[in-house]
Amino acid sequence: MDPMNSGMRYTPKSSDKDWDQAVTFLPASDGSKLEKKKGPGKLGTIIGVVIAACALSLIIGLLVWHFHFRQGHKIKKLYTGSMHITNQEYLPAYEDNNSTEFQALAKEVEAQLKDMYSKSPQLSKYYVDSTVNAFSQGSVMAYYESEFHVPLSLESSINDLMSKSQRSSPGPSGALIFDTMETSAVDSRIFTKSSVQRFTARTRPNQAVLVKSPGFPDYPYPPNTLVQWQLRADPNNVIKLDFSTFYLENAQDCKNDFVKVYDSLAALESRMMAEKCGYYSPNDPLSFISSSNVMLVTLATNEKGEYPGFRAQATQVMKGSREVACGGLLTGTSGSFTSPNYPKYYPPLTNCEWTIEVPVNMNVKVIFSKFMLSKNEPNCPKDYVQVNGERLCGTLQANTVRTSNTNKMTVVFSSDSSLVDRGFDATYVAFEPTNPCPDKFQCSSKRCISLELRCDGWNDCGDNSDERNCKCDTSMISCKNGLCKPMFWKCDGVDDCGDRTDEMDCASCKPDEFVCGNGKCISMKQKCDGHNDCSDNSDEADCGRASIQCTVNNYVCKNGQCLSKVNPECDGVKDCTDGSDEDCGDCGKQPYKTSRIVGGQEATEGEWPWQVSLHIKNSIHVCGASIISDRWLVTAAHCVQEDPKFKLNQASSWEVYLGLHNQKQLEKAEKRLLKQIIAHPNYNEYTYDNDIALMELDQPVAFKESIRPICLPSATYSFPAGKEVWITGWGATREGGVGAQVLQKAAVRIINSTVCDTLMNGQLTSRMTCAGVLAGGVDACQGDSGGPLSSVGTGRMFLAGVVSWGDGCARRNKPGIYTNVPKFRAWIKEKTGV
Ligand code: 4AZ
Repeated sequence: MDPMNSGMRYTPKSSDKDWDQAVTFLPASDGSKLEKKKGPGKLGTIIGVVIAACALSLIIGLLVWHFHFRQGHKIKKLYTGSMHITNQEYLPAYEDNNSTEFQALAKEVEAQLKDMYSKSPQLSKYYVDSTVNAFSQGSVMAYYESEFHVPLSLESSINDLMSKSQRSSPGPSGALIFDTMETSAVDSRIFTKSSVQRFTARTRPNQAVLVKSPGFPDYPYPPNTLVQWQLRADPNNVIKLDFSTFYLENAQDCKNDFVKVYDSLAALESRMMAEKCGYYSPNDPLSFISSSNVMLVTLATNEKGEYPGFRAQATQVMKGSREVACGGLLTGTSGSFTSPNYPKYYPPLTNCEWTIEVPVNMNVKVIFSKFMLSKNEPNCPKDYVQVNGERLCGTLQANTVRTSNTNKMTVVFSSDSSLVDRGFDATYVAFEPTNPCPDKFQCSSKRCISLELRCDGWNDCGDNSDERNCKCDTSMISCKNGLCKPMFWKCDGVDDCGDRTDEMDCASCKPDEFVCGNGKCISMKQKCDGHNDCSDNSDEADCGRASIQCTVNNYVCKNGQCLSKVNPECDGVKDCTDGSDEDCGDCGKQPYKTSRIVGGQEATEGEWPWQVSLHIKNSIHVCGASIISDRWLVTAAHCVQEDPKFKLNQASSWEVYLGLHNQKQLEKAEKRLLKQIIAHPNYNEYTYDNDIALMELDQPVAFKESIRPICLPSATYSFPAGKEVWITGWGATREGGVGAQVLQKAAVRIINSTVCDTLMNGQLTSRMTCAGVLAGGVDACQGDSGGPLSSVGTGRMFLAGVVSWGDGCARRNKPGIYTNVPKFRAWIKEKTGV
C-alpha cells in the first residue's frame, strides 16, 4: 500500500511515548514550593536538572522525529524498463500474456530482476516486486515494471541508480542473460489513476487496427483513467499510427489529459515520441511512425472535463519501404527531398544521408521551405540535419538556405530515440558560382527573391537585406535608416521604419495644408482635385459632388443615390441625402480603446465586443465568430462543415459565448444556443472558397459594453493593401500549439492579392483576402477560424474578413487567408435581413 495514500504519514514508535510522558511530567514540578526558599537548595537543584533533562530530551526527540520518521517517509515509485534477453528464442506464444510460455518466462525474468536488485545494497531495501508486461522479438525483448517504496529523501538518488543501464551479473548456468537494459521512472500522472485498462493489438499486412479512446465517438472519455494500447507488427515492419480525430482537454504542458506515444512497449521516457493534448484539426494531422515493430499508446485523464477523445488507425509498413526510406544520390540541376514520412512526424532512431551532385562548375544550394525538428539545444545533440558540417535543429525560418563551394553537398538527417517532429521539406538547385540568383535578387541569407520585391517596403528576405540601400521613389517614405516604406504607412501609429521616421511630424501640417486621414500633409489645392493624393482617398471625400452615376464600385444609398466617396458608411458624415450611410447603430464601436493568435498579446476585457466563442455543446472552444446583429453571427463555413462525429452542421451541436474574455470564466459570458446555421451554398471544402456561414441565435442578445455588433462593410467597401487590421481569437499561440485561455489580439496588414496569390501558389480566389506580416511571427492560427478580421474605419470597426485558412501559422511569406466579407454583403442581407 502507498503509505502516502493510507494517510499514515508517520509511524508511532515507543520512543515517542516516552517523550510524551516526559512532557506531561513538567506540571508536576510544584512552583509554590520553590518560592518558599531563597536559594535553589537540594530539591531546587534536582527539579532544575529534571527540567533541563526534559528540555534536552524534547529537542533530541524532535530531531529524531524529523530526521528519522519525516525524512524516512516512503513513497511508491514505479520504474519501467526494457531489455534484451540474449539467450532466449522468441516464441509467438509470448505475445499472449495468458499463455503458459509467457507466464513461465515472465516468472523467470521477475525472479531474476528480484535477484538483481537484491545485489544492490541501496535498492534491495526498498524493492517491492516486478511484473513483466510484454515480450517482443529481438532476441526476446522484455518489458517490465518494478515497484519500490522509497524514502522521500532518497528519491532522486534511487532514480539515478535505476536509470543507469544495468546488466545482470553472470548468474547460475541456465540463467537468462539481460542486455541493454533501459529504465526510467514512470510518469506519476500515469500510475495514480483509479482505473486502468490495457489493450493489445497486432497489425497484419493490409490490415489496420483501430485505436480509439473509450466511448469515442458517442461519449466523452472517462475521467481519472489510464488506458494503454500495446501495438505490435510483423517482424521487419514498423508501425504507422494515424489519428483521424484528436480532441482532448487542452492545458499548458498537457498537465490534465494527455496521450503519449512510445517507440517501445514500455512507457520509457527515453522512448517517448510525443506527448499531445488539445485539438488537432484534420488539416494538421497527427501521424507517427515507430522505429521497430512495437509501439505503446497511453491515454491518461484527470478527474475533470468532458472531451470526445481520439480515433487512430495503426498499420504496418515494411522497413525500408518508400514511406520510411530516405537518403540517396540526387543529381541533375534541381530536385527535392524530405525527411521520412514528411509532413507527418519522422520516426525516431533514423539516419539518412543524401549526396547531391550537380554538373561540374556549378555549386549546390539547398532551400529548406519547412524545417521542424524537435528541441532546439545548442550544438543540436539530439535530432539534427547536418549540411557542410553545420548542424541545424529546432524550428528554422521558412526558406533557410545553405550553399556549397563545390558541385557536391552532403545532407545528413539524424533522429534520436525520443521526441519526434514533422521534419523538413527541401529543394536543391545548381547555380553558377558567379551568378547565384539569375534574374533575381540575392538576400544576405543567399535566398533569391523576385526583383519586384526589392525595396517594396516588405521584408521579403526575412533579414531585411532586400530593403537596404534602396532609393525610395515618391510613393515611399525615406526612413532615416535607409529603408523605404509605403507612404500609406506614414503617421499610422506603427513604427514601420524601425527608427520611427515614419511617425515623425505627423500632426503638424502647415496652415495651408490638408491633413489626410492617414496623417499625411498635402497642399490644400490638391483637395477635391479628382486625384487620390492622400493615398487613402480622404482628400476626395466631402467634396460636394456626392451624387454620381452608379458603377459597380460605388456605394449605393438606400434611396438609390450613388456616392463617389470611398467607404462612406458609418464614418460620421452624412453623405447620402437620406442619411442611410450613417444608419449604423452602435456597430463597431470599441468601448475600451486601448490600442492565439501567434505573435499577439492579451486583449483588454471588452475590447472586442463582437468576438464570439463557438463551443461544441458541453465541450471546448473550437472556432470564433462575429456578432452582426442581436440575433445573427458570421463565422467560417469550414467550422460548421458536415461531419459524422460532432455533427457540426447542426445547430443543436453548438453553444456560443458572447462577451467572453477568458475561456476559464464562461459563467461571466452570455451563453446562447442556435436556432439555425446557414453555410454558404458554394463553400468548397477542398479550396475553402466561399468559407462563410451564418448562425442565428435561439434568443436575441441585449447589447451592452461587452456585447456589440461589428459593422458590415458594403459590397464596395475597400480595404487597401497595407491597411492595418486586427485579428482576435482564442486559437493556438504557435503552430501546432495549444489554444489561448484569454482572448488574444494582433495587428496585421492587408496584403496585395496578386502578391498573396503567388505566395500561396495560386490558391487565392476573389472571395479571399490576405492579411499578415510577411516577415512571419504574427498570424491567426488553429482555433481562430471563423473569427473576425476587424478593420478600423473612421472611429468604428468593420468586418473585413473571417479567419479561414493558411499554410501553417505565422510562417514567413505565408499570410493568413480570410473570407472577403464585402463579397458576401448581398448574401448576408438576403439571408438575415441585416
Ligand atoms: C486553422 O486551422 C487555421 N494562419 C486558421 C488560420 C490559419 C491557419 C490555420 C492562418 O483553423
